Amino acid sequence: MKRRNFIKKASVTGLGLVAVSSAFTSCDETLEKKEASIVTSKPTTPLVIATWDTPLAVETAAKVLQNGGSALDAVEQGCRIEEANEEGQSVGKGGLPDREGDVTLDACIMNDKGDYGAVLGVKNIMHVISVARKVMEDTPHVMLVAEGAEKFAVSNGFKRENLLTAAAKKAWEAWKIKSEYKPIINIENHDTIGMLAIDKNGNISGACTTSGLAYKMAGRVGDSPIIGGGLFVDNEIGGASATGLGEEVLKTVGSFLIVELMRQGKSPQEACEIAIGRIVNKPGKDFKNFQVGYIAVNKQGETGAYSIHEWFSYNLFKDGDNKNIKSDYFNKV
Ligand code: SD4
Repeated sequence: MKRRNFIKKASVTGLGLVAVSSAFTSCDETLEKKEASIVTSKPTTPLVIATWDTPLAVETAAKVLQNGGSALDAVEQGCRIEEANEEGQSVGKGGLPDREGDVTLDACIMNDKGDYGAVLGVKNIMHVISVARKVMEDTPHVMLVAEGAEKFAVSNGFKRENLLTAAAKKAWEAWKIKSEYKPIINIENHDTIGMLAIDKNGNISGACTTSGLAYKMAGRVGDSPIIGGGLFVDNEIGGASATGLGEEVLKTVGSFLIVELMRQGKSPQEACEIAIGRIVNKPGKDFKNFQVGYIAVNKQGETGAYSIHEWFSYNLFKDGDNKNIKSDYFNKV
């Protein structure tokens, strides 16, 4: 039986979930015994894949690649589009604030050498993806948080500005009336952008940027800026990125898991499905009210995507075409 059909069938009963869980365990054990397969054939390039309905961001990244730019420049430029898009409620300007009304941004970037840079909980700076790149390239560190990150950004010429738009402020004020101090994770609507690109030299880079969960506790950080959580790239194997409830992604180190599964010979699609399985098959896990979605690409330019619930989509630029594609998903009952 094909893995996806097996997952579908097994998911309709509690017993099935146990079966899936043990199947994953034994599958992982077998995989670990396999030798790492490092792919050498050249992918079709340029290629860009990004979470959600992000056509302009992907087109921008693709143009960078078509003009001979690097995958790193492509993912940075692509993510900047969403950071500047005030309509997007979970990234950059226009992002929904924490429960105290502050918009705080998280971002990270990884290049094809395995270098990583991130900023966490940054206020007042729109293009945090570019600050993350500066951390990676111009400091001996990999992460800067809050005021330190903001100071670093300003000292590097980034402009301080108010990120709380009138629409986001209005939504926050409405939420406060009956907040019960619960963060919101709507399974249908997100726009955190995770992006992976392959350039003409076959090199892979990735980036991820978000304002995190709407009305999160002040100081809360999710998966998006954490290496191996919201993003992981290994230029010999491929890359992966996540969106959705960051706590669940972090607990399973989702993006790292996907890249390691691809290293062991799984396709990007299979790897994304196994990573979602790791979340939903935890004993007693109630996944009804939260979403997680993954995208992945391997060194050959094969892509994959999978989510817990319906409504996850991704934009893929491949063979000159930029398409929004609905992801397959786990919860079909
Ligand atoms: C987080 N993963 O902070 C992010 C949220 C997200 O679209 O993806 N929203 O947990």
